[in-house]
Amino acid sequence: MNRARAMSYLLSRASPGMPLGASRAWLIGATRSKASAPPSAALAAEPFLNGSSSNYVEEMYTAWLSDPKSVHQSWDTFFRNAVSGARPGEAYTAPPSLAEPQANHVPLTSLAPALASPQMVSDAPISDKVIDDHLAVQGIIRAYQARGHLVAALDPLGIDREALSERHPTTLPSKTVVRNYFDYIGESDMERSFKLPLSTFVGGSETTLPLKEIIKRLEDAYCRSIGVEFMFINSLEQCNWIRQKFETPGIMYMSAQEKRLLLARLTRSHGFEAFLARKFSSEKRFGLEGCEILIPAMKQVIDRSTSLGVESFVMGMPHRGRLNVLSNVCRKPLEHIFCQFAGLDTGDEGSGDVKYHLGTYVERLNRVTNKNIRLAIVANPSHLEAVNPVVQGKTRAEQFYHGDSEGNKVLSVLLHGDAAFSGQGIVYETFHLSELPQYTTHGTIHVVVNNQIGFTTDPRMSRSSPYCTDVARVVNAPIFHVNADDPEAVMHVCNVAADWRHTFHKDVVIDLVCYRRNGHNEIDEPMFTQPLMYNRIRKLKPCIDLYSDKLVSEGVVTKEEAKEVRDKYEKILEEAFAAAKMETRVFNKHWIDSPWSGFFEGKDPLRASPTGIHEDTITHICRRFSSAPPNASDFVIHRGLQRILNARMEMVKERTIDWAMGEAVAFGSLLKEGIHVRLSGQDVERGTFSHRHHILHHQKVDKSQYNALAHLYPDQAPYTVCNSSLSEYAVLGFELGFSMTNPNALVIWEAQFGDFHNTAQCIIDQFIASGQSKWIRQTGLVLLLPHGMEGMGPEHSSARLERFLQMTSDDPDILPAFSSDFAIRQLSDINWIVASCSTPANLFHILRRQIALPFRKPLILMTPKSLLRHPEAKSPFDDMVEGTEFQRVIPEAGPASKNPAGVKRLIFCSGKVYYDLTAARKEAGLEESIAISRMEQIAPFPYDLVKQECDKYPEAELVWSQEEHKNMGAWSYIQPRIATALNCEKHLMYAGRPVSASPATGNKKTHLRELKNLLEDALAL
Ligand SMILES: Cc1ncc(C[n+]2csc(CCOP(=O)(O)OP(=O)(O)O)c2C)c(N)n1
Ligand SMILES: [Mg+2]
Repeated sequence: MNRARAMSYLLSRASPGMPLGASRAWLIGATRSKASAPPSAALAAEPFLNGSSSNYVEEMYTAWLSDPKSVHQSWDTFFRNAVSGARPGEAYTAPPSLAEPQANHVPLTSLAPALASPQMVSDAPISDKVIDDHLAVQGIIRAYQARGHLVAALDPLGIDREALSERHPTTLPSKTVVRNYFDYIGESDMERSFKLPLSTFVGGSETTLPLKEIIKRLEDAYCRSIGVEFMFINSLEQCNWIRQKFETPGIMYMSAQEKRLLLARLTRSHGFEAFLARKFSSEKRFGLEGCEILIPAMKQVIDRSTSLGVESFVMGMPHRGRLNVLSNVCRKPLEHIFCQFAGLDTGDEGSGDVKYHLGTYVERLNRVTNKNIRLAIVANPSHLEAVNPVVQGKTRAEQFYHGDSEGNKVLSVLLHGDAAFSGQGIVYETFHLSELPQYTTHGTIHVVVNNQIGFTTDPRMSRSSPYCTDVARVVNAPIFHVNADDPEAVMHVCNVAADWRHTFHKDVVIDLVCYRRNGHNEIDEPMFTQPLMYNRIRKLKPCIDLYSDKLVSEGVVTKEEAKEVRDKYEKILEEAFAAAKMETRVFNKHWIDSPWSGFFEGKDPLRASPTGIHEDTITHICRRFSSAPPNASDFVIHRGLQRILNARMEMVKERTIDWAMGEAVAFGSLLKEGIHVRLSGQDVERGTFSHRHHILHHQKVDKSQYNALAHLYPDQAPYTVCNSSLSEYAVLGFELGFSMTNPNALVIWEAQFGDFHNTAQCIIDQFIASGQSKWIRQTGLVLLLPHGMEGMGPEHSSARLERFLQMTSDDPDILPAFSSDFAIRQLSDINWIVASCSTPANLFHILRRQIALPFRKPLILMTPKSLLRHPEAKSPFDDMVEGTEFQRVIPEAGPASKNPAGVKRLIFCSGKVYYDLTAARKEAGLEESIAISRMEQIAPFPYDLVKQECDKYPEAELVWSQEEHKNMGAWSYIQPRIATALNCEKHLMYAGRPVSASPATGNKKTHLRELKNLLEDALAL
């Protein structure tokens, strides 16, 4: 049978005019269809053919004629049957054994029998084989989308390519990707055409493609220099968006001009490090060599985002490449950077920080988009990733104060090292803020400098996840792994990341897979620990050379042009270097990341505004705070809560406040003055101890809420109170960042119990205690730390007051000069304020003082638990009205104070123990002979007032009484300072619990016995 006869056979066997069933049209595609070739109705009678595939059939037939084994077994069977006279629809039979069925193999048609049912088509049934093949193609496409990244050529060193070792040497797909789909549809099907499902964009404008082409395009999209991880994302819309961004043919096109810009940026990135290496060869700088592409990548993210409307970028980053980013991304003057190497004296306040931790803030023109932008790099400590939540808080605040409710104008960018990204828990905690209504920054762009090493540790020893980026999967962030030695691929990924963030306002990760050309720092010898890796690195050309060679070979630039760009930048560096040599001092103020323009200007630096307020204001706030929503009679309030509101209203009538009201009046009065108040922490809306109730919940309507403090005055500032995620580290960091943006805001973080703050210790130690000194950055952040021994066991008792006191920067041995501005001068000089108020009025004043001060200081406030409802822990309105102020020490005001000469003992104490002491004193009938004074502000130490009290009672012996154990609480802070205040002329006795390893006993009885003992000690004359 010659070829013509065979074809005529195929044609003649068909019933004339028989249409192809519309419902199976999706299954069968045309190969190389020619518009001129009319579809054959006859061929359509065959269930797996249509007229337009005749070319393909012809080819198959020709091949079969010359060698039946050269075609797939299914074609062999078909042609044999056809030649021997089978009727249309009968010639084809499913191949007997395309592959040995797997043990768990189920024919795809058995899973979707409707596809194979005769009812689906107007004529002959579709065979299992046809359906299986098409479903297999779909499966292959999906496999690439889901697992293509596993075999992508991501690593410039080629050391993470174990998965590739099993790759077929031909163009066949990797088993890692397609698993057993290629058992169904094999090499011999490569020329067959398939209709492309809607889940892929590889076809571009074509709807069918030969399998070979489909696979080639999938390989190009998913297995070259970019590995896209996204199929875990639950949103179909988002998955399709990503597919389109990587699969569409020609999507990675770059114009010659764009390539030249990329080359120029890469040249600067490379040139900067090379210059520093030459000029400061023995200095640590944590260079970027091996990931120079980071600079063009960041610039691309910024360009693209700027063109999409972003005006401000808040960035956080580790040590690696920081100087390069400061110079080439932020355009920090090179002289300022070079001066940091010179070991010059500082010309202003602060102890400063090493150069690769410093922050900066710049406003500049983006030359690509011609728009003005603001760039801030937040200063950070050595503690990797700790800056993440701080950046988020700062970003959120910028968005908030700019009314940027969707994050279109302010964008956070976080850079990470591979080891830190997977190793540090704060990364996870920060990711979990990303979608919370009061914490979201509407999408962060994360960039990982994945040099496949952490100091001297290999990834296999530093993480258990396959990728260092796996942590991002928890928030459904797409992850774009990219070979950092393919600059154009990196640029594409950056564009997609910026577009993604703009479109979906969700986090996205760019994983720059690179290497580290030097040791951890420039002085380290990497061959000690990674000899093979570094042998390979030494053979690698720098990225700049690879890319300029590429562009030269493409004819985009000439060698001379490339050199010219290098020389030009070299000249700039040399000039700046010469200018830096002329400098004699460095200035910490050049490195402020959050300047508060206008805040300090025109202010007396030692004058605070008054904190007392008009009684009408107190009454108005208290009334609102004690009422259900006005004009909402149908708002159903819980009966228990109604009782609380009623009790509050009763207090208003009596002109008194309790703790919750003291706090509310402080907030409300600040809001009235235009000060934004933000209270954040676990369960803060109600309050851990069910005392606050800032949000009332409608008992019948879900999510219907009322926030009285947000509705006090029509023109008040906004009030934000928000329950946070169960994280201290991230949430405290976030609030710190928030507080850095606007000095005219009271930002408060409350710990559920004070002792939980230690999971955020890094933020406290590295940022709050030392931030002003290191980075001359101020913050008025308030920490509310419930503290006190209530017999609740070792946990929940101690906020570790002693630690905060130990970190205060005032000298215990130096008595500051007493003057009229003594108190404020002390506040100005210290690193933070530590206090423990015993009355609601004092709480009110100290919170308001945070804003009344002409500078900002962190406030560490020990807050009570049982005192919240203590009948005596109430204050009259009189203590808050105009003319009143925060009392650093509340002196004895009872009978003892009336006859000081008769007082035998003066007890100083702080916090709740005061109420225990006064009750015990009363019971013992010692009110005449023992005076008790409360130290409300512990640090800075109120030397002046303490001395005054001591002088008042010349005959009294001195006792410090505390409920904490002796090695805890304020004792070790107080003792030397009282000695200094009194010039060591009087001995201070201790009355409190003995030393202990545990903060408190777990036994209630023991607790009470200890309390009894300490009270007896304190009062034993
Ligand atoms: C929280 C914390 N722990 C330990 C260190 C000490 N340290 C500094 S750099 C480094 C390795 C970081 O590796 P990676 O995150 O991959 O960044 P790379 O240096 O490779 O760019 C370590 C362990 C640190 N800075 N911070
Ligand atoms: Mg690393």
